[in-house]
Amino acid sequence: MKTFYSFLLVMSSVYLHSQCNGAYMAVLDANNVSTDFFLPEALFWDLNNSGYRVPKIDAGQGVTKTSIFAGSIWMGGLDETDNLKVAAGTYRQSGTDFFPGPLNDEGETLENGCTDFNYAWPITQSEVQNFVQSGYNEEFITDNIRNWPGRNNPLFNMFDLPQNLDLAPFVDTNNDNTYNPLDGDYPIAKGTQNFWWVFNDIADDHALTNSEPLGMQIGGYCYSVASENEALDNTTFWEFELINKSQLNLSNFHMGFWVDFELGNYLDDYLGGLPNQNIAYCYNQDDYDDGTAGYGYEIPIVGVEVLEGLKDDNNNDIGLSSFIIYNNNLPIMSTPETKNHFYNYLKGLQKDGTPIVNPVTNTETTFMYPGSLVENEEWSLCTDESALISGTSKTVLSSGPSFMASGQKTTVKYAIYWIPDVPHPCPDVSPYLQNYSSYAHELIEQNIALSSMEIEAQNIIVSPNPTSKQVSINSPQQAFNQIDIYTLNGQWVQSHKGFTNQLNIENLANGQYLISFAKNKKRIATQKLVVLR
Ligand SMILES: [Ca+2]
Ligand SMILES: [Ca+2]
Ligand SMILES: [Ca+2]
Ligand SMILES: [Ca+2]
Repeated sequence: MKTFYSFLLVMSSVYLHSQCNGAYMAVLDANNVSTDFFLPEALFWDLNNSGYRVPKIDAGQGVTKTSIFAGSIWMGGLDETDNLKVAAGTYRQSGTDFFPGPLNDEGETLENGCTDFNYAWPITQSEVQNFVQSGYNEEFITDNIRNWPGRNNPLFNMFDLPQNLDLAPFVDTNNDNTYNPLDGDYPIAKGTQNFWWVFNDIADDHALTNSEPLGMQIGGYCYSVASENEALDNTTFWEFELINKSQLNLSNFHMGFWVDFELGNYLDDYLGGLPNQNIAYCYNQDDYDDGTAGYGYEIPIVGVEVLEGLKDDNNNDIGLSSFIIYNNNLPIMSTPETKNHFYNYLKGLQKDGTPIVNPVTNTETTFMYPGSLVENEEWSLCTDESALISGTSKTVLSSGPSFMASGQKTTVKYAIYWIPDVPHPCPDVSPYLQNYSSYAHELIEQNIALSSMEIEAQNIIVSPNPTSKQVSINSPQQAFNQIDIYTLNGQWVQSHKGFTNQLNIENLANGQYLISFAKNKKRIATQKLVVLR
C-alpha cells in the first residue's frame, strides 16, 4: 500500500477547511471487494492510503492487497459562446472541483447543502425485499428506508429535506412523484449493498482546473453483489447521473473516469485498453509482483468497463471513445495543469491538443496501448520497450462527444473487474475480461427487473392481465423495440426483438412476471404480468 506524501496532505487539509469539500468516507464491502470512497469525488481511497482492497480479508489473515490507488470523475464541454468549462477530481493536493449537495431548479446551491448532503445513504437489497415481501408493512420500514432521500419524503428526519427535487432513486409504487414508504414506495437497490450521494461543481471555486463551473448536479450510486458467482463477487458498479442545471446548453461534452491503478506493488504495473470492449485494464510487467504489497506469483488483472457512456445525436451509446495514460516521465503526456489539458485528455488527445499516433500503424488514434498482449505486431507495453510508463501512471477512460442541453439528464455507468491469478507476463486479457463483462451485463438486465415498476407510464397497455396464452400490447407510438420478461426474482425468461402488438407467452408457467419494454436497449417501462390458466 502506497501512502500519499504527507506534506501534500497538510496542504490538502488546509483546503478541506477553506473549501466546501466533502469530508465523509463510506465503505462498500458486500462481496470480495472492500473499497473506501471519500465524498464526493475521491473514489477508492481515504485521501491517504489506497483503498480498493481485494481479496477482502479479516484482520490477522495476512497483508491486505490493493488493486486501485485512487479514482475520480472528469467532465468538460463548451457553452453557447464556446467557453470551455471543465470539472475534475484527482488527489486534492490543491483541492477539487466537486462539492457535496444538490442544486435547485435555478441551478443554485442550497443553504446547508454542503453539510447536510455530506453523506452517502446506504440501502441493502435484503431490507428492501423484506419490506416489499411483507406487503409494505410499516414494521418493515427500516431507518435506511425511512431516511432514503427520495423526492418529498415525508418521513425523512435527518434534516429539512429540500422539496420538489428529484434526489435518490426509488420505485414510485403509486405513481404520485413522491417517495413515501407508507404508500409502498421503496429505494432502488440494485446490489446486495448500495449507496447514493449527490454533489455539484458550483459550490466553490474549481481548485483543480481553475475553470468556471459547468453547473452540473451529479448523483452518485455504487453497489456490489455478494454472489456464488466469482465474477460478480469480484466486481463493483459505479453510476453517475449528470443533470445540466445551468441555463446553458453544453456541446462537445465528454465524461471521463480517472483511475490510478495499483496492482499490489505499483512499481511494476502496466496498462492497456480494449477499445472494442469499452475496457481499460492494468496488469503486471512481469510474472512476480514484488514485496509485501505485491500479489506474488498469483497476479490478478483489473479492468474498468464503460458499461453505459454518453449518447450521440441519435441517442446511441458512445461507450469508450478514448483511453489515455499520463505520467511525468512522458513530456507530452504529463500531469494536466490547465482546463485545456484536462479537456485534451478527455478528448483522447495529447496534453497540448495534438493527436496521439499509434507507432505501429502510424495512424492517429484516441487509444493508447490498444494492442493484444499476445500479438508481437500490435501496440502494447509488452511490445513497446521504449515506453516510459511507470507505476505513477494514471489513466482516463472517456466517453464523448455528446450534447447536454440545459436541464438534460444522462447517466454513465462503470464496472470494475478484479480477476485473480491470471498467468503473466503479457496475459491474454481479452477473454478473461469478456467473461466478467458478460456477467455484469446480465446483472444490469436483471436490475431492470428488480427495480421493476419504476416506470409504468409511456401509455403501453398490456391486456388481458392476468392472461393465459397471449397478450395484446397497445402502444400507439410504437414506443419500444424490445420486450423482456423476467421472474419477480429478476431471472430472465423470454425476449422479443422489435415492435409487436401480440406476444405469445404460452411457455410461461403460472405465476407473476415482470414485462419490460426497451427502446434502443434503454428500458422505458416495466409492468407486472400475471399468467393464470
Ligand atoms: Ca409515491
Ligand atoms: Ca498507479
Ligand atoms: Ca504490480
Ligand atoms: Ca515484479
